[in-house]
Amino acid sequence: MPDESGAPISAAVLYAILDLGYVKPARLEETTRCLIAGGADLLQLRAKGCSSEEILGFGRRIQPLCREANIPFIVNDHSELARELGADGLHLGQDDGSLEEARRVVGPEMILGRSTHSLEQARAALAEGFDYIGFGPLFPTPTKFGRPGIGMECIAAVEKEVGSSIPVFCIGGIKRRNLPEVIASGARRVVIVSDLLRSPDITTATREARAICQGV
Ligand code: 3NM
Repeated sequence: MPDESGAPISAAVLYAILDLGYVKPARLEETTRCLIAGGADLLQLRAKGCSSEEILGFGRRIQPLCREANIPFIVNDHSELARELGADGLHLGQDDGSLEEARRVVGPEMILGRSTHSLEQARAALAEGFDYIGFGPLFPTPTKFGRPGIGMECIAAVEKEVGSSIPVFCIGGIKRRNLPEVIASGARRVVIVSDLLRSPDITTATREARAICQGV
């Protein structure tokens, strides 16, 4: 599995996202440090509505911190920017083009992830050759407003069919308080955004989430 950072994504349990909808640009480094200190295994930069220059600027500030911590730095949506930054990974939504198109831009080494919203889409992403998938939103969430929650019924099936080949990260409306239930439904890895970023103590929130993921 491609992974230039040296940290295998197959070992990851908690994927955090630096979502500029929650993080003020001035606090990017501080927030990154807190997520890393709390034990996030992967970090994605998600900056919807920002210009290419802004995203490049944000990425150049976050990436060295991820490097230092040896955790993969993933860029959302933008293959050209991921390449320009020399990111470890690129995350694509359902409407962001094919894996083949992305590979043409970023080359053979970069980790490629896909958002999936059904068992069918999860199977398709595996067949296409993605290195990991997001699966959700499990619950409606303001972070991805307007999408219905798909619930927890399919988690076990996705884990069985897809998770045995590539990492499956459940996502969407996951919080420390419902995380035990999500894990009991079969999830082995999760993405948590607002529950960490809106916490007054991001390091502790991240540490708590990770401990729950690991059954501590
Ligand atoms: N993608 P929170 S759900 C960015 O289902 C994103 O593909 C989703 O944020 C998907 O933890 C989502 O705040 C939002 O609910 C996750």
